Amino acid sequence: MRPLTVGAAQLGPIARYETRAKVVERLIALLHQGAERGCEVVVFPELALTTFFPRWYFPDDSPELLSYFETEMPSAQTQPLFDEAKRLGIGFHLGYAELTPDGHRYNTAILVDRSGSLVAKYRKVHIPGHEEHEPQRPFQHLERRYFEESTEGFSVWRAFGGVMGIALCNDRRWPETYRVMGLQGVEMIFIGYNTPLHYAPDPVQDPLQAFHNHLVMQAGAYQNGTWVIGVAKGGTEEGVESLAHSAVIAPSGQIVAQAVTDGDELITAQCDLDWCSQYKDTLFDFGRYRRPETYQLIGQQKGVIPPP
Ligand code: CDV
Repeated sequence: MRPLTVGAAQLGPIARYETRAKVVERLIALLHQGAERGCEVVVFPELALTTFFPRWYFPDDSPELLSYFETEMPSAQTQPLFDEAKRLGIGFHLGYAELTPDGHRYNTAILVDRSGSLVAKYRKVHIPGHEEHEPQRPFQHLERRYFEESTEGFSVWRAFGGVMGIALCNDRRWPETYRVMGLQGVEMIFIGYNTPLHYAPDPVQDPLQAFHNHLVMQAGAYQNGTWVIGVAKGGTEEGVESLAHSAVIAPSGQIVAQAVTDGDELITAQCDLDWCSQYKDTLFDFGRYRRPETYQLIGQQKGVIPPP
């Protein structure tokens, strides 16, 4: 057994003008619950320090838009989270909006180990939504205006006694996300998300949000023999209802813990990283059974080209 006790720290809504200090207090309260329950790592969601600001249109030079980005990590405002996690001996995963010194903007997540050292930084690959203001929508999803697509791809890192990976929100819907990490031996993938229940381009999908959320993460876990920790920022945030349903998913594809509220809630599970090899060494023994020579299109072609 290689047990790792994980806390999925779902967040409820963060209001538009909620201060970083208040949010960090909420994160620290969840860390304390994690400490009481023996967590070694606590997973916070995507863009965990602010409201989900892509729901509004802002001009490019808007001070409010810039106020949602972190220019350093830790900063004076986030340092208390780092200090408390280190004092408690708990690692954590945190999503936030990153503004680099040379002006690039990414939807980013970091992984910090139990000693407080930065282990990993991941920048979101699949950026959903739209670039231009679409006032006919009840709310915007301007991630494609505010964030660059990362070209760094999906890495994995040795931490917490295993091989860890990170993806963010929309990444979880793409099988390539899991497989690229699966090919690097990933044993646990942290996935924070902000998923509005209303999907303007096709509202027929609205009632299926919870189903699709678990469908893709359970499939990704099973097909790659990995744990998946899916963590929401849910609830009704500034009038927009977002999916909760945070879950810890085993390499078998089974959900072993699930949030029951749409607010701040810590769910925990003891995850045996050795469970992964039961799938990696049998049905999904990639080295034995994969046929990459027959999958060339996946690496070479972006959109669909139907037959003439
Ligand atoms: N934050 C996200 O990436 N949200 C997308 C929605 C907009 C489709 C998601 O895939 O959940």
